[in-house]
Amino acid sequence: MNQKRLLALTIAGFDPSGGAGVLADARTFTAFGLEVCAAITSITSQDATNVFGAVHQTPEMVRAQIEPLLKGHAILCVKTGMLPTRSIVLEVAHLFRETDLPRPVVDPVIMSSSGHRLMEEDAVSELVNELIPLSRLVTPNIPEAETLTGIKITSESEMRQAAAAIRELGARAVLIKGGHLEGRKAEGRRLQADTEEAIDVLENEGNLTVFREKRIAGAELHGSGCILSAAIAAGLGKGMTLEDSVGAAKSFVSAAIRLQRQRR
Ligand code: PXL
Repeated sequence: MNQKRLLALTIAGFDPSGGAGVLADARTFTAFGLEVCAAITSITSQDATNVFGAVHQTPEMVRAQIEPLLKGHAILCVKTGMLPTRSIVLEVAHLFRETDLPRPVVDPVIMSSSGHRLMEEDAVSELVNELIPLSRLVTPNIPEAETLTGIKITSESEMRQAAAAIRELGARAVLIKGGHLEGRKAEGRRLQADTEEAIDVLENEGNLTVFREKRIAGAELHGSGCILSAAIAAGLGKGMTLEDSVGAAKSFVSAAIRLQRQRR
């Protein structure tokens, strides 16, 4: 009767449109066969193209949401998304340090794709100094990787350089998502629109894997970053290797993008 539930936890923002944030994470965990729990860091107001506003939670409220989950449940995996303020980043890092929560997949959400800041400027250094060293994986896109490292990224080799730099910040692994490299050079070759590759670079404890896929033309899926990092966390929670988890997560996101295109 009183069996422990096996849960996946997301600590992220609420996007009422369901495209990104905790709703996207929850759908993803469910699709991977895991039960879901969530702590909300901020309630945003947005649609698929604009963020209109956000009310951030207090660090105490974020802790208060998570603490009861630690009693009586087994948390298999954790993903963090929008952590809007310095004090929330510090509180979340503290929770990872003082409990036996598994190391999280940290999606370093800084801006929405519409250009709205989702993390206050002074929180970024705390993310780097306090949370990234506790992570299992960090999943920046190109602009986020540039912010975290100060390296301008225009090529695959610069993606690798930035991945190594983020590892040096203390992350066990880094996945740099190359979707934003559009129109830039990959390894010295200028890519043609019809042969464009989407390149993701994974550095896992010193082992490099480059994922190459044909870019799905015209495909933009609001929340795809959230879905990818939640899917990776789910794979890890199910005991898969990080490399297999990333491969499965990428297939899952591609399927979600194709499904969205069919619905349009
Ligand atoms: O996709 C980044 C993201 C993450 N979390 C929340 C968001 C967004 C983008 O809008 O709203 C809550």
